[in-house]
Amino acid sequence: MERTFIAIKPDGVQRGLVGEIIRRFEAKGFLLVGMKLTQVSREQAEKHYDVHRERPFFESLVNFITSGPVVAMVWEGKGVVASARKLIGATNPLTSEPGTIRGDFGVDVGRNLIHGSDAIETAEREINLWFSQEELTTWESSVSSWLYE
Ligand code: DAT
Ligand code: MG
Repeated sequence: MERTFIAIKPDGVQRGLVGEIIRRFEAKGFLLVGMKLTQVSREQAEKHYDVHRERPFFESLVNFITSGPVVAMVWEGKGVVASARKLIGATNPLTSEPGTIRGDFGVDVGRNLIHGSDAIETAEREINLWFSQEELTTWESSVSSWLYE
């Protein structure tokens, strides 16, 4: 089954949106298979945002993600990588659709609350960067037959 990496950034934690964000993923029908509250090191942040290394906002991105605790999660389900990106909304919260996490709760692109992997291969890389095998669980929800045909 497909898995994706989701992180509630320091602004989401500070603003008390951890429960609300997790609720949306649960309500959609995705399965939480890994979760931790973690203070990200500079080294890990730079690895995570490696594709943006040459962008002008790289430094502030790394400063921001390391500025406070982050809730790192792995969610599982059919098509979860693309679907999570839809639940999250467009990168800039000002243009994210209402009903999405960023569209409902954010204003500034540098405070957009949440990260989600952008492709299946990215998800594999990010899950391995943030979690060890022992930190991930394999389980089946007792309502899975009411979610999947
Ligand atoms: P996303 O988080 O939607 O995958 P991304 O991977 O393009 O977006 O960029 C990573 C983060 O960098 C994004 O969540 C916020 C920040 N960012 C992106 N574009 C930016 C810009 N033009 N100015 C400032 N920060 C930006
Ligand atoms: Mg991205």
